[in-house]
Amino acid sequence: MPFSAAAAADRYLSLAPTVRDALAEGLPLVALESTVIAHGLPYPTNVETALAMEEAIRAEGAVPATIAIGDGRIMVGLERASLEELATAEDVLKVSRRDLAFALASQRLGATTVSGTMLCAHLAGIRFFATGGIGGVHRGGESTLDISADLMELSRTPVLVVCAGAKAILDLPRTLEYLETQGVPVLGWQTDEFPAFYTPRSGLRLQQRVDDEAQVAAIARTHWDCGLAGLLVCSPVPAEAALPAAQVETAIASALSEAEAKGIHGSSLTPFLLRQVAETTGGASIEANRALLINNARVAARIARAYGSSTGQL
Ligand code: PSU
Ligand code: MN
Repeated sequence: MPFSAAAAADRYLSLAPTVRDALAEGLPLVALESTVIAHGLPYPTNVETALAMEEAIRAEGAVPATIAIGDGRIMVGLERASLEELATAEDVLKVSRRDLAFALASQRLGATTVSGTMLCAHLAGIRFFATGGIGGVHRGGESTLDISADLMELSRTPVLVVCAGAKAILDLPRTLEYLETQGVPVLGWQTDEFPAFYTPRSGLRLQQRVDDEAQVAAIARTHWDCGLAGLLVCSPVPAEAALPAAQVETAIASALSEAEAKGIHGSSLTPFLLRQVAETTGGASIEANRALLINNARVAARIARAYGSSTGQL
């Protein structure tokens, strides 16, 4: 049988009642990923942060939809119990595009990455998504070819992702080059620079700055009217939660050499590097991560709301 998105949605999606109602009524929705809950932050900060992101979205008048995989279904909108399970269970699969069918068919518990979440949000009809940092081209990626599936997903799936840039554990200049090659708009939210996750600046200039949600909504509508796919909105970490750049560089350098010494690669590399950085910064990185996630949730909700009344005029 030929692929039909509606049939796939029927068969695999489990929408929470709040999400189903919001879709039916045309209310603004914001998707949230679950890899950051299962693999990106320690317990109980992960649960607290996930709930605080949902609350920030509601406070802006939009509806949150945290996405994960369980019992052979794509869950869109999580109950508190599922959130707790994801946050504490061992062996939660990390689900990017590659892993979706395996996770569904094997009935395993899975946490979706940026690429997995975009894909599932699109199946559910959700266009806006807030995360912390996207994956990118890893340092040395020109020879290892370790390039996150997140970048390719942005080039093929029409979802707007709000992030705080990408971590300097990655090769940021090559990440931006790759996004340009793939035709992904990278919009600086009230900034002229690509943010570097823990720090607001990377020294890399962006071509396209946006200053309010109406402007972003108009660009997104135009992009999608033209049949194009994903967009990235980069919102810097709030100044009061940013880490000193020197501290971040030292922590990253030691995390990278530790990963190399232990031969860690593939999908375990990002979670390993994140844990190492948290350890060497004495948890300061976790506080920054929490603050920027909540901030991004708020920005995404404002954009989703503005999109509801956008005409496509800049
Ligand atoms: N960057 C972060 N925190 C995260 C991730 C990335 O600062 O939790 C997660 C996201 O879910 C992202 C994924 O989509 O890691 C990328 O993994 P990989 O590098 O294996 O593609
Ligand atoms: Mn990778």
